[in-house]
Amino acid sequence: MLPPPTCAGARAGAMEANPSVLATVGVGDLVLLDPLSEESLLSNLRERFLHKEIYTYIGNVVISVNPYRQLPIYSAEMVEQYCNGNFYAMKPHIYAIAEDAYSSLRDRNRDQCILITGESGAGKTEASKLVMSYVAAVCSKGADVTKVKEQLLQSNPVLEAFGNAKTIRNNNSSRFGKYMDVEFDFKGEPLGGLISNYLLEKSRVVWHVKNERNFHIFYQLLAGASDPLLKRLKLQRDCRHHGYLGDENPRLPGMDDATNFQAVQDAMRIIGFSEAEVMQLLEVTAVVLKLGDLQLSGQFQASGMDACGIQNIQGWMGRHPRIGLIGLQESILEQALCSRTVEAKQEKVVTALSVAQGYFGRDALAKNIYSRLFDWLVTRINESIQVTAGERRKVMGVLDIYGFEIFQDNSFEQFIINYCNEKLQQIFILMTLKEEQEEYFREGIKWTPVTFFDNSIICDLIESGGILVLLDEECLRPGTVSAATFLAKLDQAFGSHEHYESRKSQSDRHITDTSLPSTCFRVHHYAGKVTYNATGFIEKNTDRLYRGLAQAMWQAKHTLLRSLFPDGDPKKASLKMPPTAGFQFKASINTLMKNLYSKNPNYIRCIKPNENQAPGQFTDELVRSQVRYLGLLENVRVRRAGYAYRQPYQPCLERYRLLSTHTWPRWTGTLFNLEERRRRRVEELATVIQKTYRGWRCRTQYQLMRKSQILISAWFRGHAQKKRYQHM
Ligand code: AOV
Ligand code: MG
Repeated sequence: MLPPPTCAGARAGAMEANPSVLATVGVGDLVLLDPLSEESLLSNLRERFLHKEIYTYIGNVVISVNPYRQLPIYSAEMVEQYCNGNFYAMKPHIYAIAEDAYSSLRDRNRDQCILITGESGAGKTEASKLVMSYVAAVCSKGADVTKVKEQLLQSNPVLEAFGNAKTIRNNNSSRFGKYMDVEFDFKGEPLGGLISNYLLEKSRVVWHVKNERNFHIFYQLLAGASDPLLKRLKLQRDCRHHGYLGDENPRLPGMDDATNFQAVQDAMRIIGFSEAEVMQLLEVTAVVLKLGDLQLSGQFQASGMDACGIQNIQGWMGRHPRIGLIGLQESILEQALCSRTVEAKQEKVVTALSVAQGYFGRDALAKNIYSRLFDWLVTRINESIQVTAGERRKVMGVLDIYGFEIFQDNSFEQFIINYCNEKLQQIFILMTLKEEQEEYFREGIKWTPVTFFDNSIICDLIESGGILVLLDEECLRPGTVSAATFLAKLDQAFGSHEHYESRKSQSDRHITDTSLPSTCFRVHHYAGKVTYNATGFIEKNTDRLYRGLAQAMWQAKHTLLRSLFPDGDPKKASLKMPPTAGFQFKASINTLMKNLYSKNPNYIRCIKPNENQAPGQFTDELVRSQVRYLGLLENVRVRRAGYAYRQPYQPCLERYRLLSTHTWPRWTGTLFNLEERRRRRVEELATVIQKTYRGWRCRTQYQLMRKSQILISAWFRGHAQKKRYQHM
């Protein structure tokens, strides 16, 4: 690590801080906060927020407090300013971190990732869009590049339509995790990208709590489609006529479903979807809605059993059974929904299903079609934006996941979402609090340790030999399994774990707590305690679709629908159990973590100021709890005591050697433009030095640069004799 040079008074406090930073309300960088305490940190954020200053730094971490109103700070002029400016000479802004990441990628050839965290509704998705639009705006404007940029940006409205929904916490809540790698060439121009998606909350397709909504696309389609299109799709415009929607008043303030439907269709065309593909996509979406309208009823059987039949199958998909909406004979669907065929000893045994089993199968089918359609959508977008050329590329990854959430009723989906957030918090802790302190210790730098809460213990409770593993065991175990057997298993394994609670573990600890129902268990997450209802965990984790239903879909003449069910091909029938939802999620999250670790991280930590999605409201207790669990105070302490700018020797010296008279004779670059190169390097270095020595009193940029130049020369003189880089 390249230590900063000694410089008396360089680490001065707030009083001596750079005036341009202090010109903002409160302090723009919490490292300068004096005195530092939870209270002062909170009141600094509050004061800034109330003055519409929503961004604040901790070194190069950006804290963003959701303003819940449009602020005039994202204009083209602003982009211009941050593109040419100095990180610390301007007000804190998300554009500054985007600029920092982009210029490091372009000039220093370091792959970057932007990690955006915060609870549901804190502003992560908006932040990710701002970063993407900034990068798109500052890179070149050639025709080829413009097309790539447009395609990358337009993937957002499409994925949001199919993957976002209104929840109680956020009107536009992401119900899937998204990681997007944007790839650049050596000049820093975008070549394309690759999107990875993580577990969609598909249960929403068939059920949502009151005052929430199903996925946006359904409402957009009903509100925005022309009459002929609706007729073709066999849909009714009124949501109340569709069983999976049923909303009395689905409108959302500030969101026009009809306009958004047009925007989604336009976006698909820009990405490169053909008209036929768009139509097929809408047809499959309509099929999902129509499944919700199927009414099952009990039919008396000669055997005395209550078997189910579809009440309103006639004309369900169009009058012509073979050329209807999906080209599937209604009788095939009815048979698949109402009976199950088991093959035993080369004999086929057909069993009639009960009404409840029929509805279960219907809903499982709707969820499966929708989630497979979503995966297809991501794959299709990737086909358009993926880079095929083989040159060495630089990558900027932007991660926008579903935020930590606690509802009245929390199920498998919340468990997965919160586990994902736990892993991201772990990355933050490792990279900013743990590894940094260990590095100082390793290099023998005098250091007073800063204590912090390490959430590895909670991650372990969930993943390695933890709850997800026991859940898989229970799903694969022969015999009768239920929520009760799963809970008993958890109790046995984690009854005494400090982050786990259940009725049983409470009674073992002689605690009486009636707020925890007997069917639930509670996990003490880094961001709060969440009570999960164990009912449904096994079914959702196993995520099984009766083979007969997959086979029925495979028989449809509809090309897209059929392609979503390759497992319905009887020739490919396999007795092997597919991996569980939890297993797949864990594997994909671990791959993601490895990917993130290999890149230079840039953090945006989003804070939700109130529970009402209202502008100008700052609820102290709500923000305080986020400040606490995000570990912001500890982050400031480490940043304040540590080195704000840390670089390995070699790349740093290589980059700035042309400024030093000492190493100058070894320079082999062309003399052309040398002065210009030097000037740019000095400017860049000034920013670096400023990050390190926040207390420097320089009235002008020129003074700062002069000082920086003197300092770098001292560096080179002082270190030139060291063996460590004599090979240079
Ligand atoms: P999230 O992504 O963090 O929640 P969003 O990014 O969707 O949260 O933000 C929620 C809402 O807050 C947005 O729809 C905007 O109305 C508003 N908002 C957020 N950031 C800004 C901003 N910079 N300027 C103006 N309004 C903003 V979630 O996906 O639920 O975890 O699940
Ligand atoms: Mg979101």
